[in-house]
Amino acid sequence: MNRTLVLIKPQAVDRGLTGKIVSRYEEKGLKIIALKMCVANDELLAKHYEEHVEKSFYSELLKAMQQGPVIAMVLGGSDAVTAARVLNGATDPVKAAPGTIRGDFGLEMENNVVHASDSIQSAMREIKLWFPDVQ
Ligand code: FUP
Repeated sequence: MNRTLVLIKPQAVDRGLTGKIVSRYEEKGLKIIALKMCVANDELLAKHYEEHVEKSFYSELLKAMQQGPVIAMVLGGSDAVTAARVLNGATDPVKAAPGTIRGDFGLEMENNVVHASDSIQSAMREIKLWFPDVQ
């Protein structure tokens, strides 16, 4: 069992895809341990995307991540980190395989529908950032 942090990005929330996307994770067998809707501030996103803050695309990414509320979730299950990444599909939604969340619902890199932690270490760090009260 491990845990991962998943975000449903603002454009996907605005498009009314929250229910469908949450279902993908639940149908896979991942359990929702925590869930909230919030607008992420600059500080939280800079910490969350610490490896991207200096990159040229960061301002566009920040804008996309703040265009409305995100749904943030802690999901748990057997190898939850890998399971959520496989369900999400490739980072570029144009190249993501059909059947994955990004492959089925996305078209643009900055609006690639969902985020999931890329390792157990990242998951622990990201869960603390987004859900400081979750043990
Ligand atoms: P992932 O782990 O699949 O979310 O991908 P990355 O950590 O590489 O990227 C983080 C976010 O930056 C993604 F949501 C997409 C965005 N991004 C761009 O907008 N442009 C790029 O060239 C690379 C990533």
